[in-house]
Amino acid sequence: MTDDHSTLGNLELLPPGALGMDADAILADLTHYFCHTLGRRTLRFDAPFLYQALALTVRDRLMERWNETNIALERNGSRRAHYLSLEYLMGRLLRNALLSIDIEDRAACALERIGVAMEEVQGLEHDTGLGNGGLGRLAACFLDSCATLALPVTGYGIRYQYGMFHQRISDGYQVEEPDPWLRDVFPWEIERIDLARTIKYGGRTAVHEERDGRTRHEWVDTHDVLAIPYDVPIPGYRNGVVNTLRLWSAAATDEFDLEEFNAGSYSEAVAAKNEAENISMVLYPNTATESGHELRLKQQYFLASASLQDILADWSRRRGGDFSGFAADNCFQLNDTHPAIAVPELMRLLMDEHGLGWDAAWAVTRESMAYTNHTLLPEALETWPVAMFRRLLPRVLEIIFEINARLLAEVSLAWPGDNERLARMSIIEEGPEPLVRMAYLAIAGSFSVNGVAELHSNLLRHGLFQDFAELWPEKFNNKTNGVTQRRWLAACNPPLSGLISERIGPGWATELSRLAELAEHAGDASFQAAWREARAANKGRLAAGIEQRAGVALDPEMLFDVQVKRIHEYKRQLLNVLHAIHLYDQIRRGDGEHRVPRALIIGGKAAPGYVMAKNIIKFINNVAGVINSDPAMAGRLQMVFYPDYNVSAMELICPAADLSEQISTAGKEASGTGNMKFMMNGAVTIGTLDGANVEILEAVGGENFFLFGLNVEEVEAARAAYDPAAIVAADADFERVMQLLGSGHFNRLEPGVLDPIIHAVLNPADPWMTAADFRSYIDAQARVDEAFRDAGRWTRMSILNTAHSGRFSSDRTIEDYNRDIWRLQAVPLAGP
Ligand code: 26Q
Repeated sequence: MTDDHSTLGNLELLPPGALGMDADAILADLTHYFCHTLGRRTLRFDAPFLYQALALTVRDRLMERWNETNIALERNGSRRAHYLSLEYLMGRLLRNALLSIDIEDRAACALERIGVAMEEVQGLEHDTGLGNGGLGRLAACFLDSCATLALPVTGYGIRYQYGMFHQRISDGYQVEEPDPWLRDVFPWEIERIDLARTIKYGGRTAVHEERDGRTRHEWVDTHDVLAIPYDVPIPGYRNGVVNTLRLWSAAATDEFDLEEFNAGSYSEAVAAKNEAENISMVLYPNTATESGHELRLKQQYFLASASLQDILADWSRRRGGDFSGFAADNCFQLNDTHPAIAVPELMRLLMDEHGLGWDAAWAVTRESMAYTNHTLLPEALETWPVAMFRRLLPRVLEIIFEINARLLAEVSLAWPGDNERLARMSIIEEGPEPLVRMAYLAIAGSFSVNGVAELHSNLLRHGLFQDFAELWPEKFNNKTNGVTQRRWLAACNPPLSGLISERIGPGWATELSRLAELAEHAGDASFQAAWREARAANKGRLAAGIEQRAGVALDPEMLFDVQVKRIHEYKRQLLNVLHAIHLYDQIRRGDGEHRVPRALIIGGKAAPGYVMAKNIIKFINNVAGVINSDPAMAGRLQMVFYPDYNVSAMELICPAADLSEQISTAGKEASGTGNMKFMMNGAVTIGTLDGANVEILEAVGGENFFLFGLNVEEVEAARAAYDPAAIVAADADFERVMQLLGSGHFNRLEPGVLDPIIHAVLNPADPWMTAADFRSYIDAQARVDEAFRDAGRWTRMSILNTAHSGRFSSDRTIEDYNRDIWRLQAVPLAGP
């Protein structure tokens, strides 16, 4: 047992379980870090350091398990998966870590002894916001589930200096502010300078004839950048496993270019250093249309190349130069096309650095890569100018051309003479500015292509990727998204999770389908009362948070109607506001007696370059302003825009929502994951047949879901004859809403600012068909009122939503990935 890994040498220095897990030991370490490491004395002035001290105390305890996991992996040497993603929206890490090693109570006890509340300390942690929205948060949920299922999966990403921007609201408009999240020290990461890699850019390619007649390609005269990894521990839930998230940071290969420095070009030498560091400087916002930012392509290549080099080096160290078994033991999961450049990069490394021929390299690549698509919007499919590729990554472009030539040969063989199909399927989109289609590159280079909800995967097969699904039907599959119940129920909703565990035991934390046992209690009056009490506490907490952040005091008795997500036209925040105006108008006219008092909460960030999304934020704020200052609305209707929405905000919001707004145009939202978080916490959904809503409806039943709107087929059928003006004219409620809007009622001193909104609703070419679903939506909202007025009925619906949310655990999603794509064995730990 001990001799067979003597090469591990020093690892033995850290015996497992050496650190105490009781309050005394925690307090001793906390004090040590606070005073000796951080050099602080008094609690009163140095509170922020208390968070750091506790984080270091917890990290030490993770470190033991981290080492154990790595030793087990090293010993076992079995198949692993590598998750490649440009985004990880981790949020705060402390609470999750405490929960995972089950010391939250004891740590709280330690803090109590020095007169400090745990909640206060946790509140000092800044969100790690290395992602835009759903895709980045999904990656974070996946890492949690992989560690909890003890699967050997490593996350690879970029350590951006600036994460997702902060949003400030000024005069109702979004103002972006930078997020220098590393400024106040990130205590969780471990720098691994020993594992740094060199990444090449620019230069040219050269071909050599070897003595054995083979040609060898070289990429020379490059500008090199250093990639330095920082490892973040990813603890599994009470299972002793700690996996790794490896984030790459860019640095100059030399602090200075000595030649330039000696030649007297001090500034140029420093500038070169900056240019290198720029690569990991900032997370790109998801500006759908704006493409061609060279720095973004550099980032993508940086991640792909550094991660692949890391993995290949580890393989060579363990297995030598024989790569024939590599695909049997390694799998890469590409989180959208953002890291798809890994396909030609793996080819390059295997051929140019490790000496494989094309066929052998292609076999390895195609048997180890898997691609997940996250969008149905054709305009959001990523392309890059061929010219930019040639300038930045000339050798990689050569390989892409060769992959394409072979793809097109295969297509010709399958459909002789079908030239249109050839042009449609080419990885290179021809035109005045030829483009590389990253999705096609990813499909060609992978053995698996999946969508993120049943509907989405079917639409990929029969729409966006139809040609490829005809060529390679066996590649296409579905993996419905999920979210981790450890963060999204256990940690964020103590009142409800306490109640649930009291009733059915704590097993749901690792087996969410157990929640189904709640269904039999859905009609139980005393359980219902306790359920309402828990939810009321959450609503009070959210109301307090909103008053502090937005200065609006919500009445917790009201129906909390919530839509939080990125601002995008397809998500139709507009439809939500049209309903708000309808309610306002109804109440003003004295026709709102029958309405249930409602608080509308909307939050989300707009991409900085997305003008219409920013107009929508202004619109929301203006309407909210008018509603909240009208005395006639008091006790009946309130509306607020929640500023700077992020992961921590959702942890406060989702336990308090009564109604979850999932109202995208059918066929546009790939899955949605906020919908799942709300459902899990007992909110009822009002939604269209889009993304995972379809599966939520199926799970919870039509009586417990407010369905409205056109379905995918109806949307497409209605498009040709779409006449929003006629729809408005035929609907008295809609007419009054548009009348109010047109009269300038919501922009009294700002003439014209809402014109883009009015035009969008009335545009016959409106891609999102907002007017088409107005009536159906308004009617569904009236049914919501009716249900909410009957507290017993509503509470039953709420309980049943939680009870039937089991399928939407990311544990289930990861089990699906593992069964069909990764095929990994759980890490065999030596034992507790
Ligand atoms: C692309 C090019 C350049 C710069 C940025 C981007 C970029 C970045 C992020 C494009 C898209 C994204 C993010 C997409 C995203 O979050 N998609 C969501 O993914 C979720 C997880 O699968 C789904 O639930 C949502 O339906 C989907 O919208």
